[in-house]
Amino acid sequence: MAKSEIIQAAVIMGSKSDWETMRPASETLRKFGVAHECRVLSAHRTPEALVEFLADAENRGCAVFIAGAGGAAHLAGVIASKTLKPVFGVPIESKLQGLDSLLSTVQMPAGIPVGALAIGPAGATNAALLAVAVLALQQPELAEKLRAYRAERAQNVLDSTLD
Ligand code: RP5
Repeated sequence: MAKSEIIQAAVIMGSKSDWETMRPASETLRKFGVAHECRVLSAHRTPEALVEFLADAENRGCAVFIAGAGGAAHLAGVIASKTLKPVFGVPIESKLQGLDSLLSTVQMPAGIPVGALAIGPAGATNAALLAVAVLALQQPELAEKLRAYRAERAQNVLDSTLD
């Protein structure tokens, strides 16, 4: 069922089994205060519902989509075919260690781009950070939060001590 809240981003995954991998995307968006919705929608199992959600999400302000899928991972590509908004794809670990997912996500023919991230949770986190960077182009407060996030991580490296 379509919800009615305004959102800035959407995190879509092909199966509930993808959620543990994709959760860091949602957690990262939450950390930056980005209103978003997480949905399980499959390019091959629920294509009509997927297309319906994309239109509804855009109507509610969604400016960037994150898609996680495994195996023959065409979800991000199908989403990209239906929207002009940026789409970031996260390959989910699979029976082939995610290599199939990675290639399916990254090897888009020229014309319909998907920004492909690393396999697994690191890719999910970075997809969210890229989504924040896109939104930060129009929202200076988000750019400031990104600067602080990086500064904190840099400080953590500088503060490292070894046994
Ligand atoms: C893909 O198939 C999903 O994205 C998931 O990574 C994979 C396996 O799905 P389940 O069999 O766990 O539902 O569509």
